[in-house]
Amino acid sequence: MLAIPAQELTGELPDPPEFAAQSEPIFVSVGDIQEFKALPEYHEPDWVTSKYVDAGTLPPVAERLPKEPLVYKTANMPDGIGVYGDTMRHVIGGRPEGWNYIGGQAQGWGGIDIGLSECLTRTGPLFMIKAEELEPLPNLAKGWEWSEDGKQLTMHLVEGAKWSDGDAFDTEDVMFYWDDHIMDPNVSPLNGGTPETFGQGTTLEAIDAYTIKWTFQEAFPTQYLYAMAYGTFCPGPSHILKPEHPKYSDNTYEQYKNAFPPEYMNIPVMGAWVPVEYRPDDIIVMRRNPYYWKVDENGNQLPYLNEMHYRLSTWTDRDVQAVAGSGDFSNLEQAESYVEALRRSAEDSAPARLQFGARTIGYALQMNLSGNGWGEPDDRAQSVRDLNRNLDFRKAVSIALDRQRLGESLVRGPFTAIYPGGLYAGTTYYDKASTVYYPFNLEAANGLLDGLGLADTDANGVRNFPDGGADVEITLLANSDYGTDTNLAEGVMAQLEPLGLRVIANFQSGTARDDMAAAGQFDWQVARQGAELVSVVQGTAALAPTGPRIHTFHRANADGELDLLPFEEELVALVNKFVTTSDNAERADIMKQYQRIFTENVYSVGLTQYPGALIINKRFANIPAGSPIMMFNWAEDNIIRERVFVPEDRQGSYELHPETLPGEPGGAGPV
Ligand code: BQZ
Repeated sequence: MLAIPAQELTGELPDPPEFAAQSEPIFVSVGDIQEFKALPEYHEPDWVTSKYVDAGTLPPVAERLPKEPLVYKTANMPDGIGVYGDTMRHVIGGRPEGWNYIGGQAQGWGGIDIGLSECLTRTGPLFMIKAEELEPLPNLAKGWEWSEDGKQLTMHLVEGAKWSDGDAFDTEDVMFYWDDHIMDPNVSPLNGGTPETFGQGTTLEAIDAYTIKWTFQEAFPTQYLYAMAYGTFCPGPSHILKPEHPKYSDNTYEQYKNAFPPEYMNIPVMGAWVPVEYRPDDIIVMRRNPYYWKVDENGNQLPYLNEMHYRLSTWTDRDVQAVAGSGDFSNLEQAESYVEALRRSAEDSAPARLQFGARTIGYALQMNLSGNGWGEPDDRAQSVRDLNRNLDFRKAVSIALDRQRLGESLVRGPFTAIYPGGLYAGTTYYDKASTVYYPFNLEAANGLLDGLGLADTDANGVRNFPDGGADVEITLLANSDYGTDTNLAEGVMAQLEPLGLRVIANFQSGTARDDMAAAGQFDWQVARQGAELVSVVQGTAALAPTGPRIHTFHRANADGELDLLPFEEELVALVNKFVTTSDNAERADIMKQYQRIFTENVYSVGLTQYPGALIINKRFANIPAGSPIMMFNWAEDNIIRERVFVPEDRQGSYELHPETLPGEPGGAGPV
């Protein structure tokens, strides 16, 4: 038996290749972007006044706006005050299940849910905030104050803000989300909000119609302000949803989740645009929200763009159409498309511009670490779980993978970097000295599996479980909506053959993949990781299994039991400590320990890391410099779409329903 001392397996981690194409943000303070205040006068598109207000079917704009709307400051708008008109034509690869976001339905991604759902705070635009002033932006919660001991946080909602059908937004909506979704174990809101997202034992109460009060176990857990942003604290319209919730009706939870199918038009939202038309597998059209509660400094009610399109296609087609100019926006995130996209957008006649950000797209091979039944594994799968929970096994898989080749199989050039797992090189809390790297070493990998007694007893090239057991067969879940996900999965399968592991593809489309992953129905998965490993401060609680239903590859079984490995206990303790520490030096040190334990224990097997690029049609103005496609959130949030506009002389005639507004909730189309 070949026992290889651990330190002999480690090596020097190569630095990522130089990548100069990055555009830099202009760093500012929160107060430079926005404020809440009443303005002397307000305006709207002329046709809204003439066709609706003058006709008496809509109150005057000043009455539709809150007492103190959110005001975007002109000085922070790259092209200044905008003009009304035009459309942003998104192309997306997802498909809407329905409009019940807080009930757990997906809307198709690609900026749909980000645009419909407004949240207590906002973090997408934080990429442009000075590091020393980093704190979530006020949003539906326009201000807050901590109690002296830091255990209570009182938040003030935007008084007089309304849903897009004119119904008042208030603490009833906030408490409906908290009491009947977060605190109801039968509901899994989209984007995974759970009680632990806001801290063990945290409570929330309404003081009055516009004031809520949080009570935490820890003092000054400022971290949770990030969890109050997209995707985990974005209230839904209680006046529409509550009557369908099982607590207030005879509906089952499944019936409640599916009570608002995609065909249901004009669902009330707090976002800038409302769905008014849906053609399956074709398009979702949205029209401006007449009650939107944000304005520019001249009092013009936002948004500037009258219409939003989401063409239902593929993620790859999103890149193609954005580069070609038949679409307007894309997060270039599939490395296979980079060379062509760069070539096309370099032409003078190119309709779109392309701006690369930092290396914040990262993929990992994640092994299901639950040994006590999450996902109801059969005997074969249980045996794989037991292997996954063995460090030598994870190490063997990690050093059998040639990450250089994996990266190059996606795209050649200075894009992909060797990524061992954990926090990303080039991000705020990353520390190279704390990153343990096990370089490619197939011979040592085989040695480790020999050491585990996984011999190929039936000489068919596949190792067997000990004592003449079956072949070691492992299923690999991946998202078939992305070429990158399946290409990496195929790379993993091919590179593990010489290790004598039979890895079997289980490629599933978007929502099916997401549901399987959330239910633990996988041995291994290839996953594009979220914001938590980029910014750390966004989605912090998900950096370790800090709760039974919060981590992507280790959740509790049906009895709520979480069988953490010893190093996971350490990671959980570090993450919980990070949440309650506001000292930057201490935070940096905590994350160094986190990175060391993570990479030393091969918590997940890093595959590759590369920069993404925002592709945006050149006719759009007010696109912030240096907008990354992914940092605290996706670019659909980062670029602040409600203040994006198209100068009059460049406007296209793409509106499908010009001069119309959303109709009644559930009613047919725009009016
Ligand atoms: C961006 C994003 C906006 C979800 C989704 C999709 C889901 C996952 C992930 C990305 C898409 C785009 O990502 O790829 O560029 O537009 O929508 O929400 O992959 O299947 O569940 O986490 O964000």
